[in-house]
Parts: sequence; structure tokens; C-alpha cells
Amino acid sequence: MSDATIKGLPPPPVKYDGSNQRILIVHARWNDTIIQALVSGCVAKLKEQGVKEENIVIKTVPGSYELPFATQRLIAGSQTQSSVNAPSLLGGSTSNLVNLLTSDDTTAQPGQSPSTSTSSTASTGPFSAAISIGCLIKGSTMHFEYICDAVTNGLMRVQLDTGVPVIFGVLTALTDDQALERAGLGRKGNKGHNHGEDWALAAVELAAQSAEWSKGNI
Ligand code: RBF
Repeated sequence: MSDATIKGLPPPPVKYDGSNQRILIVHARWNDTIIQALVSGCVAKLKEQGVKEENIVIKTVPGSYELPFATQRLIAGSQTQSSVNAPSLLGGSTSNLVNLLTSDDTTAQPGQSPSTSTSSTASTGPFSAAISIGCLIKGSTMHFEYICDAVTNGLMRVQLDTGVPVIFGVLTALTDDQALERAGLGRKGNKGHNHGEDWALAAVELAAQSAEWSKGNI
């Protein structure tokens, strides 16, 4: 029997270049096995699209309910960080500018993860896109319904309010097996597919397109 399906995402029309992008991943820690697989798949695919490891910033929150707040605050924080680090052409001294241009400190501190590196190749620009990752699995109370609703609406609000694309990386599964299969970890002869990979592609695509749209290139 054919298992062909009409569902799903076809490959993008062009390969988008993530080499100038700074991407935020915020993930919940609930349902850790699923989350770890989704985040790994997402990071690997971001790198395949050219995003530099040092420009992938990973932050965590306890559960999915915390994702909208953390995503919004981190996007705002990256905009503050960007303006604090921008060289001032009016007030800054020439020697500061020269130092900035000639600085060759590209070494991360020992034990530092790429995302917290102070390497000068790491961007301090505002995030080009955010990927908010969580996994909700239905239990016996109404928590699932309320959290799914709040997180979905919250993340949509964050992207529309900030103008920064926020990718909806939240699995809303009715069973453990549904969640495992959507993280590429299925255990019933069907490994499924790691949706974290798709979220990475969506982030790079939206970041690239949004940057062009902002310049009036439609
Ligand atoms: N967070 C998740 O990310 N996934 C879940 O499946 C999940 N289930 C929850 C079930 C219950 C009964 C409770 C109380 C919380 C759950 N949370 C879950 C945590 C939630 O997103 C949040 O971290 C806490 O409610 C604290 O705000």
C-alpha cells in the first residue's frame, strides 16, 4: 500500500542564505527527550543554511507557557544590545572606531558555549528571527487546552508586535507517540520526522524575506 500523502511542506523555491543572520532559539524544558531532539535538528539545519554557530543563541524557560514572554523580552534585549554596541558616528572617538575595525579577538573563552561566546565574529545585532520550541502533551486535566491556546496566541502577538518573525515550534500532541514521531524519535516502526528542521528552514526564509521587505524590495 502506498503511504504517499499530499500533506506537508515542499522545498523552498530558492535556498535562503543565513550567513548574515542572528537567530534566537528559546525552548521549554518540559518533555526533555522531545525537546533535545527538536533543538538538535533545528540547530543542524540552521547551520546547513549558513547561519554561523556563534550567531545561534539558545535560551531556556521552564515550560511552554513561558515562551511568549521570554521570546518577547529576548527580542527586545537584542535590540538594546545592538544599539548599545553600535559605534556612535557623532559622539564616538576616532580611536574607538579604529579599535573596532582592527580588533582580532576571535577566541571564545574555554568552556564557553558558542551561544555565549564573546568572539568578535558573533553578531550583537538584533535577532533576525526567533524560534520558540516547546512540547505540550495532553494530560487528564484542561491544562493542555489552556496552555496551547495561550502560547499560540502569545507567540503570534509577539511577532506582530515586534515585527520580528517568530517561528511556532510548539508540538501540541495528544499522545507521547505523536510527540516522538514529530521529533524523529517514533518507536512503532515509524521514526517520523524531526520538525525542528522545518522550523530552522522557516526561520531563515522569513528572516531573509523580512529583511528585503523592510528595504522596500517586494
Ligand atoms: N509545559 C510544557 O511545556 N509542556 C507540557 O506538556 C506541560 N504540561 C503541564 C501540565 C500541568 C498540569 C502543569 C501544571 C504545567 C504544565 N506545563 C507544561 C508547564 C507550563 O508550561 C508552565 O511552565 C507552568 O504552568 C508555570 O507557568
